[in-house]
Amino acid sequence: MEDVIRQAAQWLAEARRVVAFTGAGVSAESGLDTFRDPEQGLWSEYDPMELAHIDAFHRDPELVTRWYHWRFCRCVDCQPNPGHHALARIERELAQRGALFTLATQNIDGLHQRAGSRNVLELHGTILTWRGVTTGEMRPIDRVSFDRFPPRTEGGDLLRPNIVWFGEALPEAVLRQAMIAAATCDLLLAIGTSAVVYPAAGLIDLAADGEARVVEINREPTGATAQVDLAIHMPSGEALPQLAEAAFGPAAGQG
Ligand code: BJW
Repeated sequence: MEDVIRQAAQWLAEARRVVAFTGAGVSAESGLDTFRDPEQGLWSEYDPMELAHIDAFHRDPELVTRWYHWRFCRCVDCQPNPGHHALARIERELAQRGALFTLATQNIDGLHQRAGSRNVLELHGTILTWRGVTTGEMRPIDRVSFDRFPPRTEGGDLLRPNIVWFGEALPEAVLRQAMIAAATCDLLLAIGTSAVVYPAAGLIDLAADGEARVVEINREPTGATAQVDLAIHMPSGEALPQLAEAAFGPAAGQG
């Protein structure tokens, strides 16, 4: 096991308030594309501003909702990976020790919850709920009919995914909770994110400016690497199970 994992595990075992801040890289080993990978990222074929901006939806709601329906189908087809499961285990282990754990995710895929994570703050919303553009009515996706694009309610209101596009504000209460958790934690794990999209990436700054230790887990260095206390440059599906095991011992059934 690498020394950086041993060090991070010691900090994790000692911590009383932990924040995990996750991005698309955590779901990469489940088979979902990240955003900024030039080879196979979601945006290698489309300009993100064409698809993930509120103006794009206004301009071409059919294209945008077709793309999100396609992405929803990919989420359903994939499973949480060992990184998701390790984060759920870390939450359970910390709870048993009376420590607090908050998972602030930028992901909209619901995989953390499917792996068993409970205290999840969805900074950029969820693709599993859609909402009426005019009425604000929320609908689980299994109550959205995709026999036409853009989908509509029975009353004719356009339906859109309940996510946060560029140019839109993050859900205020969710962002506030995440900011408080980051500003008051003693350990923040920044996992699988390029840390370029704000205000979410500001959680790393908040933790680093406070008393917290900050650990980055990423396949490669990012813009945040220079400001973290420790960088573990490995796939999160490998690093997180090792981290959990080094901090808390073998998982039940593996001992
Ligand atoms: C692995 C791995 C493996 C791969 N293991 N690692 C301050 C400064 C500059 C600009 C701004 C600012 N504040 C606001 C802005 C503007 C803008 C912004 O940030 N722009 C920058 C890009 C320049 N922000 C906004 O517009 C935000 N809204 C806002 O500020 O509102 C203000 C407002 C107030 C009041 C009224 C109106 C407005 C909204 C941002 C919303 C972002 N939405 C998206 C799309 C969501 C829906 C969808 O999924 O389609 O969220 S954009 C996209 O980027 C998505 C992601 O959540 C987000 C972050 O990406 P992430 O997760 O980091 O993924 P990648 O691909 O970038 O990185 C993956 C990483 O994983 C890489 O590092 C890999 O190496 C790594 N990796 N495999 C470990 N196996």
